[in-house]
Amino acid sequence: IEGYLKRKQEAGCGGKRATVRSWRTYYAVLCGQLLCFFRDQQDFGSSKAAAPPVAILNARCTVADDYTKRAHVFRLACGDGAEFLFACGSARLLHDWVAKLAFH
Ligand code: I3P
Repeated sequence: IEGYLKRKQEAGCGGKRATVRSWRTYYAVLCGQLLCFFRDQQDFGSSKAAAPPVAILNARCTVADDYTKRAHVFRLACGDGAEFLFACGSARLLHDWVAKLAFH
């Protein structure tokens, strides 16, 4: 699965509150057990990452019902304590991403 997602980092490794907390748009691509981030589809084509990849092995992915500032948001809680919110463009995309990330 791949596509544009807005991402906000809530916590870093060890659950430490993230210092950079703004929403950023990435072209996200699930490559095996890694969620990879590119500026756009063209950068994905030339393997030019825009942010470090996130390991989804041992991660928990759930719909973020508690986050009400944006629609269609899911949460990814990683094995190392890092946590991200991702906003999708539609309910259908939210469902697709959560299905892929939760049951990889
Ligand atoms: C952050 C930005 C985020 C906001 C976050 C701010 O500021 O406004 O959108 O999260 O709030 O810290 P900046 O762009 O200056 O980094 P929300 O959209 O979820 O409110 P937070 O620190 O309460 O998470």
